[in-house]
Formats: sequence, structure tokens, C-alpha cells
Amino acid sequence: MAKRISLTRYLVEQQRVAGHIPSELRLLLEVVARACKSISQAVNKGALGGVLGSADSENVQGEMQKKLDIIANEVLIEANEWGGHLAAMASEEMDGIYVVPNRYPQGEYLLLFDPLDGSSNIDVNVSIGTIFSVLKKPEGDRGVEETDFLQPGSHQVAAGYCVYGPQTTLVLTVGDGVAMFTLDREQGSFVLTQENVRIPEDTKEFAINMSNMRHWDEPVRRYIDECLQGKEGPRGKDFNMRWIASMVADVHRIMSRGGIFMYPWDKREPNKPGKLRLLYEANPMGWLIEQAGGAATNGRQRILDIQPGHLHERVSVILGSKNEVERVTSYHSAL
Ligand code: P6P
Repeated sequence: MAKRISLTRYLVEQQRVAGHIPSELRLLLEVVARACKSISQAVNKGALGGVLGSADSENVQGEMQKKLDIIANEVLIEANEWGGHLAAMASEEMDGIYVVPNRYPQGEYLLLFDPLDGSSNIDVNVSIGTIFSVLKKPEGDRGVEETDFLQPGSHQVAAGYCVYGPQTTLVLTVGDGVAMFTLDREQGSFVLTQENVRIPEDTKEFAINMSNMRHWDEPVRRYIDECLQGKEGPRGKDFNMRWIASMVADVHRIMSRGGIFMYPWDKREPNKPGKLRLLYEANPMGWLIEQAGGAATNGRQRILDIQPGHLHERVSVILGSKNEVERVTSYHSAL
């Protein structure tokens, strides 16, 4: 059981003792955590807060926005724009980047986020969450541009998510392993409840949307077929399946007990590499998984090595227990 310390103390120790993070990054993470607390409160109000349902607008992905998608996006923008730690932000809910207005000092970090992932679950009271990634703005005295965000996931300096479920839990890495903080609503602060999170290298649990089976590529079909054959098949063991249709919730289960999560390319939209977004979903989740001893690929290469071509680039995602991810990836290279 982790010693009961606050997120603030954990971050101060990461800065002062471990020398892992500068004070500006510590400030950034504290501000993001406070924003997640506000989002959690809005989510928890549900129908009582008049925040359920559609916003009658579409995001850059052409997806219908929920009222809470827009609220969460605004909370993160307003919480972070004045602090002087950021140069700009990028969000699933915004077409282009949001440059910190001139009335505020500009900092050296770039913040990317999916403000409310899994929002199709909002109206049915299933766990959803915020995913965030932090990069450093490239050196130079020119103004910040969209191309500054197009860095491989291996360049991240911090990544995390906050899952709004039975508990509100913030999961964070600054490159020194993964720590989990549970929101103590009486204190109004995040408290360290687990550190040095480790994902078992093997698992009997896979997460994939089975309704897409007929559209999958052969390596994915082979892997799932073998899992479904259970003890009598080539895997020699039975598997269980979970699919919450909320990446944050599925990944949190894997961070908590292992498993493999897959949203692979499929032939419904052959020109799209996958459904999930590289910069603010796959990269932060991929780094967290790796920092906890797991693996994350697109079937052929490490997700964190992918050089992004544009801000809302999509990617095929296979992540979780290391030996399972390596097996699926080997099936792709066997082609
Ligand atoms: P499907 C939520 O919309 C999301 O982006 C991820 O959180 C989730 O894993 C996936 O899409 C679910 O997609 O096609 O199963 O609804």
C-alpha cells in the first residue's frame, strides 16, 4: 500500500528529490489535476447538472459532441491558459491548436488532450475519462505552430489520464514509472494510492469490439480465433473478454490487472489506419503502458516511435500485457 501522500507532495518529491521534473512541469500537472477535479464534479452531476445529451454540434472528427465534451474542453483551456507554463494546447475537440493568448505569459510546454474520452457512455452512466500528454515546445524564438506538436510519443515529458468511475482516479507518469492517485472528495485532493504500477506480462483477458470481426485483418482474426478456442486450442488456456467502449476505462482495467486492448485497422475505412488518435490517445496511453512494463504497437511498430504527419492522425492500437502484444505483433510480421 503506497504511503498516503498528496499529489502535490508526490510531484514536489519528483522535482526536488528525484530531479525528474522542473517546477514549471510540476505546476502544469497540478493545474491539469485541478481541471480533472472540476470535470469530475460536472460528470458526477449528470442529469442534475443539465449536462447530459448532445451539444448539437460536430467535432473535427465529424463526431457528434456531447455537452460534457465541450464543458471538459473549456475547463482544460481556462485552467491552463493563464499559468505561464504552456505555449499552446491541442484537443480532440478543436480543429487547430490553441495558442496561449498574448495577455498571458507563454511557457515551454505543449499540452494535448482528449478532454472526455468515451463520451458515448456519458448518458448511460458508464466510466469515461480525460487523457493528456505533455511535450516540450521545440527551441527557437518563432511563435508556436501546429508542426511543433508533431513529435513522436517518445518525446513526451509527462502523460496521464483521469478516469471518472466509482472512484475518480488520476494515473500519471513523468518517466519514472506509473503512480495512481484517488480523489478524496472530503479533502478535495488527489491522494497517492499506488505507485510503481506493474502490468503482468501474460493475461487471459482481451478487449476488442467483436462486432467488427468480419472487417479485421488476418493477424488480428488469427489472434482472437486462438483466444476463443480456449484450453482445447493452441493457447492451451481459456480467455475472457471485456469491451467498455471507453478507452480510459479499458486501459485502467489493464493497468490494474493486465490484459490486452485492441482497436486495429479494419476494412470498413481502409484509408484510415485505425479509429483512435495518435497524439492525444495512443501516445499517452502507450507511454503509461510501457512505463508499467507493458507494450504498445500499431501491429508493426512501437506506437511511441511513430512520426506524426498531422494533428488528428489516427492509428491502429494494440497495447497491454507485453507477451500478448508481442504475439499479435509477431502475427503481423509473419505476413
Ligand atoms: P466503438 C470512444 O468513442 C473511443 O474513442 C474509445 O474510448 C473507445 O475505446 C472506442 O472509441 C470505442 O469504439 O467502435 O467500440 O464504439
